[in-house]
Amino acid sequence: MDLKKLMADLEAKNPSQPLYLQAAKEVLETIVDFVNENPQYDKYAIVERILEPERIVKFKVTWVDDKGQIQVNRGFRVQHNMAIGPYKGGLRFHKSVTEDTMKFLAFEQTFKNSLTTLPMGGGKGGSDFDQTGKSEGEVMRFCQAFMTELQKYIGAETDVPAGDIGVGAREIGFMYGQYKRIRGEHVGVLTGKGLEWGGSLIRPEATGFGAVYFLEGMLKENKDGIKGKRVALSGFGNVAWGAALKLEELGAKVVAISGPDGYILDEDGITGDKIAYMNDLNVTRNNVVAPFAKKYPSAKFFAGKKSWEVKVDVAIPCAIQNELDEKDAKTLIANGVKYVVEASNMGCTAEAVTALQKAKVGFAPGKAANAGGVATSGLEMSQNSMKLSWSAKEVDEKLNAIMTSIHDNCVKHGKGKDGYINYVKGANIAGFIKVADAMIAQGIAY
Ligand code: 2IT
Repeated sequence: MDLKKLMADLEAKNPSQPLYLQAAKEVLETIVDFVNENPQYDKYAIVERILEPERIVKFKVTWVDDKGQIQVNRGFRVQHNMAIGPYKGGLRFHKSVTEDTMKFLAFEQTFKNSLTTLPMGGGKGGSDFDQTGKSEGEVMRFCQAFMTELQKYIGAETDVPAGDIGVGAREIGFMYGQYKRIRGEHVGVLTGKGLEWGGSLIRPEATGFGAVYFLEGMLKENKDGIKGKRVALSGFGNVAWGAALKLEELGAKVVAISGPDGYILDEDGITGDKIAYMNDLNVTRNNVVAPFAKKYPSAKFFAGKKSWEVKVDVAIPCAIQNELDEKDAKTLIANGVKYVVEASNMGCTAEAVTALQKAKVGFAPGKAANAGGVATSGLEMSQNSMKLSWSAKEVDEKLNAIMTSIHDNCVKHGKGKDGYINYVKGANIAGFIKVADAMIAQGIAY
């Protein structure tokens, strides 16, 4: 494969999609040698084919707000790759959502889902709907209008959406209800469902738990341990919440966490009821974390700053793409950070990743480290198919085994001669192989 030509073609074809180009470039740069050593991939033009989503659905979402005014939003579903299973991936409701965001996330999801060991293809969807300040009735009417259109394109065996930023149990409930109303069937078409109606135990915690299990794998590789490690988080959503719970359980100390308006520093550690309060704050709906410092005297609030300026051993971005930039990376490195684990999708800029790798910091990309969320969605699909529910222990053990397998697969394909593990390269090659081999086996279909 000719990396320069592929990138030039991609830039010409997608001139206004910087996020998609960033995600694609990272993959191409890390798989180029592997692809060139294995000529079957070029013979079947696998790289060119994997770069093009199988389908992009764009639609209008019209709904009526509490004042009786008509609102118009955009809806998307990118069905990126179905080679190894039905399209699978979350729905993001956030004001920043564009076709570019959806394309980069769906592309990443294909590799991530391949890594989970479960049979799931890659997809992503969402809307530029901003739920800040919206009433419950408005959110419900939006979700119903969104699903009225989306239901034409999804199904339990074809495309199974889930949550992401701005889409939690409440929104999944509203959308599931609307799907059921229109189609008249109670099937596993969404994951992240409530426990009473087909959901899985541990799904809310899974992305955070999985990221910490991945971190444990990295530590073990370095003959290091998690006990006593100082950790900075970002995000205040269910990913950061799950990570904080597991970090406390395993004896690490979360000292800082940032949100949209600034960060909280708490040298006593963010533990126990403070973690529960993270959920009560409902930052996705309200956009503020400052009240945390009012409630807990040990916590200080730093307006407009990010938690990456705190001296920590481990940083886990859990918010949104490109939330940790080169400057943040250099500050973390100067403060002696040992591990940066992306729980958000593409949480670090390309320049930040380069700086961290150059400094030999252990760096785990989101498509490997945050795969626990979608992996547990896959386990929810299995339970729906069997019409049985597993215990929390059973799901958690399966999640842990999957994260260990992802970690080991990254090491297998990413360990360099000097012993430094390039987890980005490892994840991209390991994720690529399964999808590419399935595409070859299935003939020239997509
Ligand atoms: O980014 C992600 O992997 C998710 N938002 C979870 C997707 C899923 O289908 O559970």
